[in-house]
Amino acid sequence: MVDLDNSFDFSAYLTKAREQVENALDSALGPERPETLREAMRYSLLAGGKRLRPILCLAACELAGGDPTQSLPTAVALEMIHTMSLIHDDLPSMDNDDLRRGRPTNHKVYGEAVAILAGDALLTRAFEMVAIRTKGVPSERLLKVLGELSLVAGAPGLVGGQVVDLECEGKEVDFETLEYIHLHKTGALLKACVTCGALIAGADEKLLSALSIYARGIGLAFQIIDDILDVTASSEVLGKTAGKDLISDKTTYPKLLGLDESKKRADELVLEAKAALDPWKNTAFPLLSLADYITNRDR
Ligand code: GRG
Repeated sequence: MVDLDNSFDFSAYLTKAREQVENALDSALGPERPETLREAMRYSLLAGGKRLRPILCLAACELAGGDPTQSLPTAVALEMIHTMSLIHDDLPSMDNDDLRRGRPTNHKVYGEAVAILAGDALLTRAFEMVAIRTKGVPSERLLKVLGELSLVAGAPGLVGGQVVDLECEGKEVDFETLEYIHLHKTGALLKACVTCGALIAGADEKLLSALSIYARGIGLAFQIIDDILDVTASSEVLGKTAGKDLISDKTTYPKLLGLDESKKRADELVLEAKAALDPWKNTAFPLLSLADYITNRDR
């Protein structure tokens, strides 16, 4: 539980939450058959990663007064959707990348067909985590969570954002389109994380709408920092190919605004995100600190 005084230790919180998530991810994949599929699913799901999305889910559940362990299967589901989107994003027909989470990409190891199918299996397992593997949560709450997951994984979310992104490669892109891509490719899943965590706890409309504003701010900020790191950090630190946006001729915030202005914009967005949680400022330490982490991270 979160310590309610001012001595909140974010680093300890992050370490503990990551450990909880890693254990849950490890036990979420059963004895899949055939073995190749099991290996390919585990290869990408257990490859590290910051685990920001599941931790956002746990933190939102706790903020809404719930027991975070009840949201753990949903947190795992969200990481599964994220991981499947990374596997598909790296495919030759999409971003065509060789490196992810510090390792060769899934299709480089298992081939394109198995990589696509491992992604598909992770996506469907995500729904199973919520519908079948969640215990002690009223079914009407789970139904709302399933609704959120189906929206975020489909055309209104990740898929729609990805298609617009692919269509825009090599073209001049205005701010409105860039924001559309970011909000759908990146922001939508971050929003689903806090919404689903809060729904598990039975959050009211006031908190859900504040979390939605919070998520919009951190979602855009997260992607701006991602674009900045693509220019400033090395592949070794990032665990993925640096300089990729330039190679793919993508429009990014740094391209439109420059690095300094982009960082300023990300900082402003994080401030806006945190302001939305002002009424909960005495209990929202994890979400407030996670917002800061998004702009201060180095990978
Ligand atoms: C979900 C059905 C379905 C399809 C996916 C391929 C695709 C459609 C969408 C692409 C989504 C995508 C890869 C967006 C990029 C988001 C992003 C900035 C990822 C990096 O997130 P980090 O830094 O990565 O949190 P780690 O490895 O730390 O988890």
